Amino acid sequence: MTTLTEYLQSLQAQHAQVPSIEPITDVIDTIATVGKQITQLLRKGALADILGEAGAENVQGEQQKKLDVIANNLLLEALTANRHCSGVASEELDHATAGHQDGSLLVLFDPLDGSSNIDINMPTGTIFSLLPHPRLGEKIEDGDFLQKGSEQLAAGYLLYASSVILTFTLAPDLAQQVGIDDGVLMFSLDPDSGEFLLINKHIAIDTDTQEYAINGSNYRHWLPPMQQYIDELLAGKTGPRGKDFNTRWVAAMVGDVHRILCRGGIFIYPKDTKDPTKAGKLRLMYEANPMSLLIERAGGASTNALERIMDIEPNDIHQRVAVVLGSKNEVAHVQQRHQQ
Ligand code: AFP
Repeated sequence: MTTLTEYLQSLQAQHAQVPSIEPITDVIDTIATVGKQITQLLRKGALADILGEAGAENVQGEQQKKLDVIANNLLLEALTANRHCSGVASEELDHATAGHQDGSLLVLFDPLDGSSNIDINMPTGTIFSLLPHPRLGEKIEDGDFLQKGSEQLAAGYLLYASSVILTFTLAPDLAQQVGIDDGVLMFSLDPDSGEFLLINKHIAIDTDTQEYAINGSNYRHWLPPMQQYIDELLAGKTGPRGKDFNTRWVAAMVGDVHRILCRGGIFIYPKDTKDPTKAGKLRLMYEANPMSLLIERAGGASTNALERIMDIEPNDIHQRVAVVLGSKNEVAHVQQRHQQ
């Protein structure tokens, strides 16, 4: 089986003429290495003093878990030491952090997605997004990161579950440029060799599904079109949809997105009226955008219920967005319901 190292090196060797390939593959290799370190810590869990609260809040005003801070620091240290990384932005940091001034890539990440799962031994993940540095040679500023999701060069996640999975994809035009027809690539960490091994390179999401992921406890806070859409799913076979649906909710976006890449489905975190000033709970730049690139490259769709997420012009690194992603015909159902 092909190792991640072999796959990345073959991309570099075969496509040296595409300038961004070497930086992208090198940064993904760095992220994979940190992923192995985070895996070791999660495997220790309660056996080491690394669970529970860190005793501080992050920029989101959320209580940080010790592992949020540890994972963030491991990624920050490794990426700012990578000569291709000119700067990083993280869910856990108020502002961007500079890396190598002559680096060509900006890296954004949620270091440990699913923090509420850490202490109960449930799935968590790391989500990452790679953008081009728009002012090559200049010291990065927060504003450099405010690029649409469609500008991403690559994106992916690490899923820390019964297996540790690394999934990533290149932007469509870049993939075309290097002439690889591989879409979304999935690797599984072999605990014996410590290598990530390629398990899938042609992931295609079913256009239809009978499985939806949403936190139903927020029903009363949703806008009417979302309530009506979910009511139709709940009505099942005898309702307007004419089929029964099933629910899954991992409480870690990485887990729900991985399931959708594996067997289709729809994941929804809608705008709700709990806090009308918030467009949604999830963050555009380092959760919704990278997951949207993966989902679209696998033949799915990703919107905020009305428009394509990767078309949204960002105005803040930490801005939030409503998310409806997965099997494209189901995402279209939600869009039609909201457009009506
Ligand atoms: P945490 O990282 O704070 O646990 O949030 C995870 C997340 O951003 C996303 O990964 C989940 O899908 C979603 O929030 C879970 O939200 P609820 O806890 O409201 O269900």
